[in-house]
Amino acid sequence: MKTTRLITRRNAIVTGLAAAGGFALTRNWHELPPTYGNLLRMGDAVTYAAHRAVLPRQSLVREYTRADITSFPAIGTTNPGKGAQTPLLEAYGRLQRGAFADWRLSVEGLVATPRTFSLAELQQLPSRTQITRHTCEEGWTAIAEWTGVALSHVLDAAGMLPAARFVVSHTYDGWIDSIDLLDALHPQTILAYGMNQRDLPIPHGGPVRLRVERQLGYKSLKFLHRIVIVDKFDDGGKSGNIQNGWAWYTGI
Ligand SMILES: Nc1nc2c(c(=O)[nH]1)N[C@H]1C(S)=C(S)[C@@H](COP(=O)(O)O)O[C@H]1N2
Ligand SMILES: [Mo]
Repeated sequence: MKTTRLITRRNAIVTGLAAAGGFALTRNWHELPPTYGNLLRMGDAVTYAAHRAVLPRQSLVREYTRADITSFPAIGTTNPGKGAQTPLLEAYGRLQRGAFADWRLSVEGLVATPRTFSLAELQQLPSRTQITRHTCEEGWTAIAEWTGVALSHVLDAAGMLPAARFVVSHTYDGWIDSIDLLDALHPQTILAYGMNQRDLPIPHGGPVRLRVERQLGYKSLKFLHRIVIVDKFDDGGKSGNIQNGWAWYTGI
C-alpha cells in the first residue's frame, strides 16, 4: 500500500522544535533575519530564526476546498486608477482603460535576462490554483481561491543568478516590500491573476498580485509593477512597508 506522509506546518513546528533541541536555531549564520541588528525588531528575529530552523523548507500552508471560500473584503488601495496622484498611478489608470493589454511586469536585477512579462505570457507559464486563508494584520481572515504562476517559474524564465538573495516587489500604488528566497521559491508563492475562478478584480490587486501564503496579508502586494532580484537585504528603505511599523518577516 502506498502511504503518503502529509507534513502539516503545526506538526512540523512541534517536531522541529523537539528536534532542534534548544539553541541550534539556524543552520547557517547568514540565515539570521536581515533585520536582526535593529533592537526594535528583535521579535522578527526570533520568529524568523525559529521558522527557518524548524519548518521544512517547502512545507505548505493548509489548502481548503471551494466550500470553505468566504466573502473577502478589499483592503488598502482598492482603485489605484481613480483620481491618480502620481505618474505611476496615472500609468495604471491608462493600462486599466486598455483592459491591461499593455500591462507588463518587469523582472530586473540579478537575472541573466532582464525582461518583461505580459499577462498572456504569465498565463502561458504553468499555473497553480490554491484555496488559502488570508490573515490581515488588522485581525480578520478570509478564504479565497487564487490562480497564478509560481514566482519561481518567473524567476527561472528570467534566469535568476546564483548571487540572488531577496526579491523586492514594487507596486503601482507605491508599495515596496521584499521576501527572501525561501519564500520566493516556495511553491505556494504565486503571482496571482485569478481569484475565485475569475480575472483578479481590481480592488484585490488586478491584473496581478503576489500571494505569499506563509506570511501576513500585507506581504501579498497588489497591483504589481516591478520585481527586482538583489543580493543584499533591501526593505524598500523610506518607501518600504516596514516604515508602517510593520515587521519585515511576519511568518504565520
Ligand atoms: N499594493 C498594495 N498591496 C497591498 C495593500 C495595498 O494597499 N496596496 N494592502 C495589503 C493588506 S494590509 C492586505 S490585508 C491585503 C488586502 O488584500 P485584499 O484587498 O485582496 O483583501 O493586501 C495587501 N497588499
Ligand atoms: Mo492587511
